[in-house]
Amino acid sequence: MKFELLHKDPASKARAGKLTTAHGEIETPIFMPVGTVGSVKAVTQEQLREEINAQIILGNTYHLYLRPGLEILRQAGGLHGFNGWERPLLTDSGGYQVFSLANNRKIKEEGCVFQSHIDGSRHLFTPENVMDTQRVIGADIIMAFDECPPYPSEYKYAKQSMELTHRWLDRCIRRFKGTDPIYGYEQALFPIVQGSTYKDLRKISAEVIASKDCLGNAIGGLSVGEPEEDMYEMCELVCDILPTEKPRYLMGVGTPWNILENISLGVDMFDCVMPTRNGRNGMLFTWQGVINIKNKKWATDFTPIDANSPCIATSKYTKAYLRHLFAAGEILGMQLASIHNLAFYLELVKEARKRILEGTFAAWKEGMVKQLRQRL
Ligand code: PRF
Repeated sequence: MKFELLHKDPASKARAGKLTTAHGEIETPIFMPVGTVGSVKAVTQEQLREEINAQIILGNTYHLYLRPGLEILRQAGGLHGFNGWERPLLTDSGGYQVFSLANNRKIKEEGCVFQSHIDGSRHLFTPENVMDTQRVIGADIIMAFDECPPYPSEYKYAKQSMELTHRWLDRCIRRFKGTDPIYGYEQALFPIVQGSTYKDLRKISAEVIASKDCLGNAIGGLSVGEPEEDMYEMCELVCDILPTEKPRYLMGVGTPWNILENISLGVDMFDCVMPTRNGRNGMLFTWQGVINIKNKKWATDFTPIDANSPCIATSKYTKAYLRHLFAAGEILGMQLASIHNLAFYLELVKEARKRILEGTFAAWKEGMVKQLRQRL
């Protein structure tokens, strides 16, 4: 995997780059649609490629390990072979999903014991077996096994949790280096900075993660309920320590304005369920602001969401029709809202990248953040 920094914005810390993986190139800053179980909910791969222009999508180790399971994934030739997605893939380690989804989970030095949210069966995730599982899934970028402490966390808990994440990281790296890719192409391991909302912990964690000299680095433990200002403060502090020449991935963030703010602090990669999950609930993100399409006010608005968009879901179907689909509980409403939101997120990072390359990002971002936050 190779990362080229193409341009740094003179008036902020934003960067434009290009990440090259075995399954193709990713132009950064980028947003990565979430495909938890190997499918981006309600969206086909043709739509992801042609309408949305997704360059890389995510899968979750936790879900894929439980279902369809490693035997089927191995026989299929990994997730690429199983779902047929030919572009780059990234898998999260399960560190976050175990803590948010599994039942009766218990964290120990060895790893995390939990019960499946599907059938209650008991499992143990360790740094070692999570590396092995991500070898079998075969994503281009795989994540270290971490603990994401809840917000708020007491200082003592946050510190112990961060130290555990660092010890788990050393075990991840040892296992990762001691094993080969199964399907013949390179995989890159990204470690994850933790430290809750404590500046001194974030600084220590960023220094530890930077010292591991991995091909890219991630920032975890943010956008878990803390005020936006705290997220930005932690993100800036961490970005200033992580190496300039490696890609930086902010996990699970966020709203369109969160993405622009964090790009301006030096983040290159994002993922979030928000465009799809909120889309399925009728929330639409647009250049003008946020729309609740279920609202009565759209009942007779016969204009498309954005007539100028290249996305069919956005430029062809009217707000009144989409509102009707939601009112009637039609599946198509969720599909169109998901496609629209993802296409918008990808347009947003594409425009940000263009502005960075032109040198007009910082001023554009200021105005855009205010506009994107508006409730229409
Ligand atoms: N760790 C991992 N995945 C994550 C997070 C984390 O802290 C977050 C937090 N926003 C989202 N996804 N492994």
